[in-house]
Amino acid sequence: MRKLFLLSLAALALSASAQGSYTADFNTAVDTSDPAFRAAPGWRHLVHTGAYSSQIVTYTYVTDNGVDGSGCIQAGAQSYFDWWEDAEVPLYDLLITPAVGGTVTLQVMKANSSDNCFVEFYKVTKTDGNWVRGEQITYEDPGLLSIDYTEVELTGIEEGTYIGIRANNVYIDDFTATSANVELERALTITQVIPAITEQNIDCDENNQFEIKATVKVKNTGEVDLTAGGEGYNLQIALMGPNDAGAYVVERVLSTQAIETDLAVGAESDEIVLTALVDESSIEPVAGNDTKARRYDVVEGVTHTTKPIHNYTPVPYAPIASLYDGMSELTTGSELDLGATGTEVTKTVTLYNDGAAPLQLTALTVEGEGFSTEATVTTIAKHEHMDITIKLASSTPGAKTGTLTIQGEGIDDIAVNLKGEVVDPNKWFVNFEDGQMPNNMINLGNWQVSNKLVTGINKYYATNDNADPTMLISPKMEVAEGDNMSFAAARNYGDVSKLEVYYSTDRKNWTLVRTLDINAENEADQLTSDYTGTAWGSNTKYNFTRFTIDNIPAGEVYVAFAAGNARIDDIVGYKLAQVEHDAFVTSATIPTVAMVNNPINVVATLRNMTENVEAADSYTARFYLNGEVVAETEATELASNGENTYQFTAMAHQTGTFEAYVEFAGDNFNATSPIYMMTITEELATAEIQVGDVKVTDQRKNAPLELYNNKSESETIYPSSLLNLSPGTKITRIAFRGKGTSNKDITANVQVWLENTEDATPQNVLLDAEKIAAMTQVYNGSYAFSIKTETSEVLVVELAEPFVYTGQNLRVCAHSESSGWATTYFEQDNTVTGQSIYRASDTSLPATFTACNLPVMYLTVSNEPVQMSGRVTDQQGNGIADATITLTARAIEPVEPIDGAPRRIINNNVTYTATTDADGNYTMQVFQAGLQYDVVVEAEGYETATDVVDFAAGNLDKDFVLTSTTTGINDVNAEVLDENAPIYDIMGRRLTGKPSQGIYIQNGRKYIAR
Ligand SMILES: [Ca+2]
Ligand SMILES: [Ca+2]
Repeated sequence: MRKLFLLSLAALALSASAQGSYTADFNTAVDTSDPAFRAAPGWRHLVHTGAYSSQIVTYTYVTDNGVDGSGCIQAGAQSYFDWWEDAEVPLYDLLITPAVGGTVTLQVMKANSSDNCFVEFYKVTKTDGNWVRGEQITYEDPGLLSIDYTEVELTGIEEGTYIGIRANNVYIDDFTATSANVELERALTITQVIPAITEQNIDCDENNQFEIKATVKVKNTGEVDLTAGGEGYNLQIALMGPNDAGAYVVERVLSTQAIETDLAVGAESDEIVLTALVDESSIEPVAGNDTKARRYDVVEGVTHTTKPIHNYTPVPYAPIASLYDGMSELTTGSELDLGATGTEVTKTVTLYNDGAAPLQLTALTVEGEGFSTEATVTTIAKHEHMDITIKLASSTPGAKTGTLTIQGEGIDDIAVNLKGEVVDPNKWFVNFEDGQMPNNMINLGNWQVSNKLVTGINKYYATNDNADPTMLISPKMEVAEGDNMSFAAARNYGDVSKLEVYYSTDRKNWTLVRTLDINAENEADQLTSDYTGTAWGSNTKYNFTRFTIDNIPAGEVYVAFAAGNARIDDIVGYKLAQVEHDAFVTSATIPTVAMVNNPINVVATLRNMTENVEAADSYTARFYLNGEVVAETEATELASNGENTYQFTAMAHQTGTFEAYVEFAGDNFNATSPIYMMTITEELATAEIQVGDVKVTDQRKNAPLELYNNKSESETIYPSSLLNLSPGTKITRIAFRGKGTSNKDITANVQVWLENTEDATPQNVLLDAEKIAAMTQVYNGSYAFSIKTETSEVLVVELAEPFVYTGQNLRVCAHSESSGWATTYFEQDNTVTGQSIYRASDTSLPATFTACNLPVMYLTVSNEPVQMSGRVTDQQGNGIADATITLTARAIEPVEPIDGAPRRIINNNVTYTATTDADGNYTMQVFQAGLQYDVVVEAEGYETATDVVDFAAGNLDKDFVLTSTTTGINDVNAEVLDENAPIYDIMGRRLTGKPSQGIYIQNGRKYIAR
């Protein structure tokens, strides 16, 4: 590329004269940091390096160490050390002189006092633009000194010989030759290009031309001053294109501008503004590209180097129209769905002019029944846009279609199909456009109204993003014969997405009428996977599709949408039934297991589905167990569309499994929870005991589980001496406490076994399937561990059936498998040794177990109840058979009367009963020994006796003497002996007051209230 300028020595009086007097004195400083530096004007350089750029000969320009203290060049070593080869490798880096002839001299001085200082000379030729070292030129060694310059002389050099100087650890100065032909290079470098337009698109003017403009600086990087008018002293703007090798080269010069100012060697110009006016039509796309995006460069005319300006795409002088609904382009034939409306609906689309010329619209029309627009024809300036709002009026119900047509000068017509539905005002219609869940719909969990995935229909929709389907229940509908309902549904991102449609007459028993699924076999039942815009995980805007339900029988029904990870919108159909009062139990927490004489806590929420307030006490709030009301709570005012929470406390006195539910009943509505099955177990007096002392809290390799590993097992024998439990004690709960190095949750499959055993130490029973099978498995399933940095219960097993301890030693085995892990330090007792073994691994469990500390165990156990016993006799001391002794605790307050009078008496106190044997003896187990009890003793033919007892002294012996009566009912309406004495019902249950009617007992007498 470089153009060498052959200097005419006659014409240009440079420093060297032609014959016998060329001298390079190196008195002008040169920058030796460039390995290819030139020692003097007209000189060249054959650079020789090793494998690395650092393996070069280093040169230094020295200002004062030349001949007579002048400037000179200092050369370093012509070799480098190769560590791989463990050898010094020579270099042949040559400073090349101009073409010379005759006698040549060079002043040389050693740079150090070693023997390794020399200078060599080679003939150099230029082949294919590259310098090539030829034969060495020998000379008579004058003997180099390190204290002064010695002249080295070459004689008989053929005219026109380029000499390469290989200088090694020497200073050189004052090169002379009899004749020389000095070639000085002209060079220009573009140092700055600032494009006027940095956008890709560049607009054309009315003549369809576009202007490229750049502000440029250049620098004279040659050996000759450059002057205005000199050959090639100009700058060009060029269209660039790839050559066959893919490199960008000048394809066409678009403009040429001479450089007006002179530039001395090394000087940089001021800013020069370049322009080129280009016909858009003259630009062709690069092959394989359908746009006219092309690269444009600045080219300097001296050495023809280039520098990019920018890539530009000319925008023709014409209107370019495009219509968008949000991010979606609407082209001719596209459908624009305005959705369903009960009132008036509008939709705004945007018409863009992306051309460089104004867009003059000639027609903008909306056709079709109900559709209209107020937008009119106008001119849209280049790169501007206009909004077009389309309205669908609510005049006549039904499906509507129409057309939006846009015409303009120089553009193709755009005709978009309009679609919408005007809803019959008599029909139920929900579009969620207020962003709220309608008050008359029941959300059974996880549904929400959102506008995150705004799609073609309208802004808000209802979605359940959870994969588990939950119901969204409609208000009561009137379905006429042949009636149908339609709605829009869309999938969400994920592997599971479905929507089920049900109907029910009571919101309890539901009938499935349609299932929509992304994987439905029938295409008509598929939630489409088509989407608008770009697929973007959970932000993917899957399209809505309209579905119709036509198989719900005529009548008054509720409709439920059970969506799992799906959306619905624009529900239209049927007719809202007129409902004055309606309430729904939206949640109920009812335990499935409870214990005799222990509180049963129930919570339920009731929602008022109408705007009518339900007054306090206008309804009842009751908890039913086995068909009986066992708890009642205050019926508070239920606000318009409000939701109240009710708490019930009941107590059961009979074991078994019973139906349990909550009912809210009034004249206006009746709402019940689902029916749960509740198992009432026998009473157990409980105690918590700790087995082992907490001695170690920072060791990992331990029982019961080593959760640091994916798999672990352990076996521990707790000796009876450590347990201190009576035989027959029932274990109801086992817990192990511990902590971790960080809060971490992991889930594992866990198994836990218990066994009464005579074994004193672990016996590797986990290696013996038969022995494990003989143990009682108390846990087998997934376990969610939540390890905390503070000590807490890590592993807890609630025993569905109590484990009965026999008084022997207790074997506890545990096993865990998980894909997760968590550092876990279980509480350990290292003072009890030889009682525990474990094994753990992330892969296969080791074949053998390792001894470890005893894990501290916390047991919840039942204690022996206290006993009350004695004899019931007549006044003659004869035992009375079949007498009943009833204890009723005074600890738990009875239900408070509402409005001064209890509407229902509910026995929610702890009670124990016993019956005497043939000899009048009785015995009774009392688990809750800390309470005080009213005692009622009844026997047929005897007056009822009462007393108050407690068990502060433990077991109680208590005899009763009853007085004989002649009739079962005594002194009806007689004067009450003690008006404040406790009142009981005929079953011996304590009442809060006299019942309004029926039999009651006070002061040992029966009364009838009427
Ligand atoms: Ca000099
Ligand atoms: Ca909507």
